[in-house]
Amino acid sequence: MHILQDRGNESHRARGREASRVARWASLAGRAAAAMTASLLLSCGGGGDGGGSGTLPQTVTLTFPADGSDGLSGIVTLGAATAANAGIVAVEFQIDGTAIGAEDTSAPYAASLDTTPFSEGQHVIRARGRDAAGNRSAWSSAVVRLATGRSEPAGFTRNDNWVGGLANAAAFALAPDGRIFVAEQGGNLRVVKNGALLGSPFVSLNVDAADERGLVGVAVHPNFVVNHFVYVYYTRVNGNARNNRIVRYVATGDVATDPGTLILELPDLAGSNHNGGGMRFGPDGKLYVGVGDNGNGALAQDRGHPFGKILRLNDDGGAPGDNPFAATQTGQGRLVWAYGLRNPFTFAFQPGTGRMHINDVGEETWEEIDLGAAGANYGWPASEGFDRVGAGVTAPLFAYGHAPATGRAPGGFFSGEAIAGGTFYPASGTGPGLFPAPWRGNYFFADFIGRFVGVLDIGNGNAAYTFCTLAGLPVDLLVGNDAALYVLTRGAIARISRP
Ligand SMILES: [Ca+2]
Repeated sequence: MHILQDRGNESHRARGREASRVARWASLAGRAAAAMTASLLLSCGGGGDGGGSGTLPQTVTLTFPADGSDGLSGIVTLGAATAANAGIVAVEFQIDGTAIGAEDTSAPYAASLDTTPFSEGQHVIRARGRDAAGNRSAWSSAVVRLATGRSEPAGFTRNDNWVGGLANAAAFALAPDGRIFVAEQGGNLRVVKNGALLGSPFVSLNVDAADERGLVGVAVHPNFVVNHFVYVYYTRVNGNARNNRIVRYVATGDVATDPGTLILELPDLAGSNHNGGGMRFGPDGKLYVGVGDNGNGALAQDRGHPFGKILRLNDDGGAPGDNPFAATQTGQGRLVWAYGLRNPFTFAFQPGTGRMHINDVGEETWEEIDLGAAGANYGWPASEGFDRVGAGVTAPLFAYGHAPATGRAPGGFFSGEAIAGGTFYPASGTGPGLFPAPWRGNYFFADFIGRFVGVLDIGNGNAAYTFCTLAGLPVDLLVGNDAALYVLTRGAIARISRP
């Protein structure tokens, strides 16, 4: 599905279909699909093994709730059974990777879960056993939907309008000094300073903002404190032609006074959709750029063409010699870092590890999160989500379905139509604002149509949990210097914080 103005220059039939989806979603009042079959994606072992040295077979079975249970609320009594002669002497229960009380050391094994602190939406309950030597069994899991009526977890505060007054915002970036640069699609790069939107834009660009075109990307150089470099990605008006380009400006206080330095001039556009625009600096100091297929899926498989790719650039726009196709391609093909993507509108790097997650916006069926890797082919257009993953194609880490009627494993109760926004929450830190487990060290993602933020628990088999729902249409995510989660929507910045 498409983001921003959506559907680009595709057919009116498609536009109508999207409108009906939005209406249908609204009618669901934020509830995930009731009839959706939840997944078995979590029947894997999890992290956190301790005690004995061995991992036992799955000799413990979670007997309540059943996988796919929908609408649990209040106090829920969990149960587990052990296989005969398995030597299990205790069972522990978890929700979203966090222990539910102490382990139960006497059969029948049970635990009491108070669901009321949890957000309405998908959560994962699981159980495993321990033998007398401290060896753990594999986990037995259930993906469930809690009907708690909460739009964020207990102990969190969500301010949907922390900063308002934005016009068609599309992307944002955090400077080390705490300022936030916000790209408005119409061409103004705005500055949020000390929680206030400054009146004067950092720079005002002449852009074509039709459909998904416009000022749709912004990044701050990792050495911004010294060089004050700010990068923007926008659709240039060039007579009758249109193309996306990256230009670098130098911050003088809260504005740019230089004419800008051209970093990259991408080829002319045909359609007005799938423009990409995500930009982030990697831990290697290189600028990574998500470029959409511009509605021409075949280009995503053409390693000599920059569309449908993640590009990797030196900070001056040059091609790093260690790019995967630097020696085998020419021109902008030397910038290609990963391919087979439809519209990688957002992506993120994990602080410390450099792990990269790419959000690829889907067509009709799946929204996917891919693990970034040099030279990887993510399959578009032949493959979408986990469908038709052929030889040489890297399958997603996680994917969730579109309309509830098509939602199916592995996305469970998640349903959306345009993944837009991703950020890793720091694994460690200090201060009262730090999120507790299971949020810490994990990947947050948002859906533009679903208006939710979910979290991918990368230490526990990429299990996905609902974090919160939003009033606005999310397009980007970041974690602030105050450890709060910031969500850019089309008209505002939402702040979700502790307490
Ligand atoms: Ca894919």
